Amino acid sequence: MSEPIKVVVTGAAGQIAYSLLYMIARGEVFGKDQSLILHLLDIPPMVGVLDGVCMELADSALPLLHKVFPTTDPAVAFNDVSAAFLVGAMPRREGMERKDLLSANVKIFKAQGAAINQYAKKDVKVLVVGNPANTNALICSHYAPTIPKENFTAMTRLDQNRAKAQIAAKVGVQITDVLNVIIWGNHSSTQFPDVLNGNVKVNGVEKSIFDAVNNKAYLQNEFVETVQKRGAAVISARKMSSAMSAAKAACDHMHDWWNGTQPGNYVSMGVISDGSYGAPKDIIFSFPVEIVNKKWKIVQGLKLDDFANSKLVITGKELLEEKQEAMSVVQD
Ligand code: NAX
Repeated sequence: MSEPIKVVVTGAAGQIAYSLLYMIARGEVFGKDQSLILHLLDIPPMVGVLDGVCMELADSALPLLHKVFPTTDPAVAFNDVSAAFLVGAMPRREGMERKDLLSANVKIFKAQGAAINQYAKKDVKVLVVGNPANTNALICSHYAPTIPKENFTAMTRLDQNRAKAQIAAKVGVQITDVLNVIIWGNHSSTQFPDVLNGNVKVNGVEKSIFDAVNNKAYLQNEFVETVQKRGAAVISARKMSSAMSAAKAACDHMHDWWNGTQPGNYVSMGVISDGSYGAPKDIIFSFPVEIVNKKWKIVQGLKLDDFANSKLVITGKELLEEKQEAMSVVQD
């Protein structure tokens, strides 16, 4: 068993963390031989709940779990961590405008960025789940200037998993038979789930998703909308937002970042944009990436048609607007 690494989960008393902590502590992200010290950050009113979560982690008798530190102090939470799952954020309350939510949350991510800058390992890998995830990740990175911008990412893996599940059901194959579905842009209703470069294995034979589905109207309309609105559909059915699937996606994202992707197999991550595919530069934009030695690279040379390009423009524009709003809040 290797030396324990320190991993922080924020929003540790919340519903996503309740599933996520168990998955991490089981070894599903960093490996079955990697022991862990978990730092759990939440806010003072949640201290009692956090204690309950710690009791349950202890009672799960998890062999990889060396120690657990619950805290409300970012200086303690981010100290010496190698990986950070930033899940904690203010939820949208009734009557709250999107703008109010953005304003409350970017302030949290400004403070956490500064704490990461001061206390975390310089090669820390940061995954932002809390919404608005892309812009929160951008702000966090902005306030952590001593850590490479490439180390701040936002989660669009849940959207990718949702898209793959829709295609698998439509074609009638297993989830593992669907390859290279891409989420472009923002983790919001402007995201573009794209199957133009994706393949599906039918009876062992690989073909393009377009050919396997053979229904362009479905792929450009119903499919895109179903993925974009899946979060709302879960809320309407469960009366609570996605939690188990969000936790699984966070594990998938960090697992692939830590362990790498299979050759020719790419995954979607919100990463700092270099302007690839005409996306605006210097925003956190979801691209298809391949990962080797814990470093992601945007997959180049994929085909995009006019329909796809028009969708990328819309989601890029939204992210630029969010960036502008967020910057005006944090610089106040
Ligand atoms: P919960 O409200 O259950 O939990 C959030 C937790 O964060 C609470 O315990 C709260 O006290 C804590 N928190 C608030 N401010 C904090 C701070 N400054 N420091 C540390 N902890 C803080 O929400 P949950 O369902 O767990 O969702 C968490 C976030 O994930 C939300 O912002 C949600 O919108 C977002 N999601 C993002 C997804 C994605 O794909 N990127 C999908 C799922 C989810 O909707």
